Amino acid sequence: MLYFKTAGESHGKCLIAIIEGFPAGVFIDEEFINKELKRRQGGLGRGGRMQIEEDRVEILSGVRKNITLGSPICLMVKNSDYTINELHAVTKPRPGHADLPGIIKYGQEDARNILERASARETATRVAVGAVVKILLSRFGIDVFGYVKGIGGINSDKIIKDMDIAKKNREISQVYCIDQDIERDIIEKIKQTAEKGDSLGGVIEVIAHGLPVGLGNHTQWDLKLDARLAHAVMSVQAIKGVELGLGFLVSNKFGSEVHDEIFYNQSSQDKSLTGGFQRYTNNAGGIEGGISNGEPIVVRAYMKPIPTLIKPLRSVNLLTKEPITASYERSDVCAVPAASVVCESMVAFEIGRALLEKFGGDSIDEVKRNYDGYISTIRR
Ligand code: EPS
Repeated sequence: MLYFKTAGESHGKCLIAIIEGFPAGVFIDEEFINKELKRRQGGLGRGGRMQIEEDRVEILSGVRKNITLGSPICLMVKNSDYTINELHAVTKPRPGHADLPGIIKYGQEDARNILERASARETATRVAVGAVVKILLSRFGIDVFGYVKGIGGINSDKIIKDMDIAKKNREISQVYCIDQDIERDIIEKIKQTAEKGDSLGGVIEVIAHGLPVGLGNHTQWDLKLDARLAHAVMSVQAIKGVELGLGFLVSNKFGSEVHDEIFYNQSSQDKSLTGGFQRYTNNAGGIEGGISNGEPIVVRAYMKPIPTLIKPLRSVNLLTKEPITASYERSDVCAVPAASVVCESMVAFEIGRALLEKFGGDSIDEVKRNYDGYISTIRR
């Protein structure tokens, strides 16, 4: 089974990810991984740390002459700001961060022993993993695209009609959004928030095209693709809500307004990933009964504002128990653009996992054979 673990602290020597279960024979373009890492570092609202770091991947194992071996792939991203042993103790826990529950749980007096690992710096390795999995997905015509739908309550209701235009718009946007009508307001809001010493959250949407019908499983709670995507995305630091398709709005509507009616188009049968069945709406977000239905997967993630504030909230000194204000560590004002890259990576990973579960093999050729056999069967 495809799986990954990460290791590393924010100001430790480096960050590591180990991917297991990745098939042999896939060409890995290191520069593509580095481009994704760079994208995660960007976006308006980032703090001083991103001027110090220049994230680049080093592939330590599992790849020979750019081709995967089927053995564990170890990815490393070095920290330029390797200062963990010199950094001061943190005794003023920040509301909303892992500081307080972490020190109580682990029996610590210094919240740095918790925050170093809780930090969203860890997501650099998740993006490197996501990039490797995206390379695999591209061999099956699957494309995963994440963008910022809104920041600080300024939200876009733009519906994507042309993916190429959406991609171009995201590329030129300072905040990774696709809607130029709201971009200026968002930029202004981030600048004002920085001046006020506050922070901002937002909404991210990830869309995956090209999945065949049949990934994920209705037979067991932990095999359902929607549940797995929710887990993967909710695990990203600061994400507090995840929805698919029409999402939370389904609870306000009649069944007849929610469910996507089924049609059949024989002429598309030999090209389709659904055996010729068609929908004209996608309120389900591409998943029914925990199984992909061949429509695009649409996941939205809701991110809270970062808990580290220049004008800190009230807290309690861990040692004296006296009221104080929380500590301020150099931080970001808004990391929603960066988080959109992380959510995109996590969605890609989970889809890759479901793909290999269904068509698994030790080599890419074997996976491809299984995939092709299945597609030709559903088309028949
Ligand atoms: C983070 C605090 C900041 C962010 C960091 C996440 O780091 P520092 O304390 O070094 O200024 O910049 O994010 C990253 C380093 C990154 O690579 O995304 C936190 O407390 O979660």
